[in-house]
Amino acid sequence: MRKIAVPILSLFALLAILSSCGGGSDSSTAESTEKPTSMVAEEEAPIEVSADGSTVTVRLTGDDMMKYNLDKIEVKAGQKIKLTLTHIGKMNKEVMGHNFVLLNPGVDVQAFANEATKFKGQDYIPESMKGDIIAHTSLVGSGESTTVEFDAPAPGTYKYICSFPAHYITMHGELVVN
Ligand SMILES: [Cu+2]
Repeated sequence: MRKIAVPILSLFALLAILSSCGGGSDSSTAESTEKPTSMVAEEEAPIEVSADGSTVTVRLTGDDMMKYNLDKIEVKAGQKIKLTLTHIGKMNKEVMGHNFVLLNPGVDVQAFANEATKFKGQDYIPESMKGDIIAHTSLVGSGESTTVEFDAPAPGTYKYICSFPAHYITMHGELVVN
């Protein structure tokens, strides 16, 4: 596969050089149609802004290695955020549950996460620290998805974590609101 791919790529490069010399518009059209074809094989963009700029769709994933796919999410003030968390691992939510909890600035993440461990029956969302939470999803296990919609908070940097016991150590990131 790779052995074939390299000569094809260099052939395209050669064609691109030749076509730029000749100024042929047909060749450049052919080249631009090649690019989307190769992108189709890849996954959807994890962060997508609607055409009118009002809504940001965030596709966050969590796996069996206690990792999110995104450690930074950048949005603009005033945008609506539609965040979907999908568990792409094989483990169930009893042993490898994931959620998304967006915290207010200044919250002690470790203290919050420690308190959250007491709330297993509430998807590890600590009722006692609700004032620290801007938005959160439910807890998901293998193959499950959960979506939360919220308005981007005031410009600044906000931390998000998975509040399943001990997951905050590796499952965390920053929401940057510009
Ligand atoms: Cu988790």
